[in-house]
Amino acid sequence: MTQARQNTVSNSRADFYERIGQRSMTPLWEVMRGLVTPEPASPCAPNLWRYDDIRPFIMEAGGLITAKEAERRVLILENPGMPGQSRITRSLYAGMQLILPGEVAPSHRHMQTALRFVIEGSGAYTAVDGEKTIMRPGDFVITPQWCWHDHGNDSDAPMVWLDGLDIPLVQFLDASFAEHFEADEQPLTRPEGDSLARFGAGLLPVDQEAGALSSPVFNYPYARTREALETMRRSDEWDPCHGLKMKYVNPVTGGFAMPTMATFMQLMPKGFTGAPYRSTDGMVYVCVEGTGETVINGETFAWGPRDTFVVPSWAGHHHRVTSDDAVLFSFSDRVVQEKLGLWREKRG
Ligand code: 1HN
Repeated sequence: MTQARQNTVSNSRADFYERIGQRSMTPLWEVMRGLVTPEPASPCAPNLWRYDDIRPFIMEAGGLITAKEAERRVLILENPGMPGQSRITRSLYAGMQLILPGEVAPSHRHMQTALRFVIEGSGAYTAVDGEKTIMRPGDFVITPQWCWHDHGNDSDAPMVWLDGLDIPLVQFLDASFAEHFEADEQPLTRPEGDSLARFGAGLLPVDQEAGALSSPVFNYPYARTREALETMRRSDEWDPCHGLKMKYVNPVTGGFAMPTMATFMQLMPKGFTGAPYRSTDGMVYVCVEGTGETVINGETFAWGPRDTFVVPSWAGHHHRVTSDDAVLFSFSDRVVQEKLGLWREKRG
């Protein structure tokens, strides 16, 4: 094509785009490559939040606003690749929540499912659907969708936990509902520990049917998880990429513990260097024990206890342990992707 001919073509196309734009249409051929990419192309950036760096700000927030006034006093961990979007990966939200001794975060419920992963402090509680559970470091606690939940701290120290919610997913589907309970705290109708005894002891009520989408076990205590990992390590072969990695499950269905967020705990031994790995679910990790580093797309992120880091979808990465055993908690949208036939992984 001559230069003159090319100019005529692009002028008439531009004119065409302008005219169809007025009718709320746009040509696929100009955008198709960005819509249907040969591989995941996420705006999510790898990042690490060192707890020692962010803790002073979390505590400072404690002097600026009460849990009651804030409703939830949380500093959002916002992905630097998606500023202003209140998300840590494209589909998931994460934040650090502070509750001070004597405070109550008032009861409400919403369509979003939440997980809590306890970072600091011991002895604060969350009440979910009429049952209270005391939370300790490393505990993984679930708030299923549309369940009343409030938090309180009867201990004498601040408590901080990581919140993970499916907020961006629910937002994408325009399916958010929320309401406040008439009082700050919901009435308790079941004794503490009831759910774990009833559903988390290798037993189920004889007529139990799959009902709710989230696990009826709403606190998976770290002490039990850690002990299980320690026992398994004696016989298990280490997975070349993950070490010894377990998923949290709903004992009624055998599936992941929540419908929208998959959760995991993994043990990697002293001296472990993982093989390269990638998967389509962006992963949020919290270090529970030990130190190590994760190389993500060639960039090294060194972590220790209470640090949080994010690995984007399809980013090549591997872990390396630099201490004795290391233990990592993680969560992602893998459960959603599996249901939709989208999840893929690649080793090496
Ligand atoms: C929420 O209900 C909690 O219950 C934490 O602790 C964080 C972020 C957005 C919307 C609701 C909680 C939240 C949230």
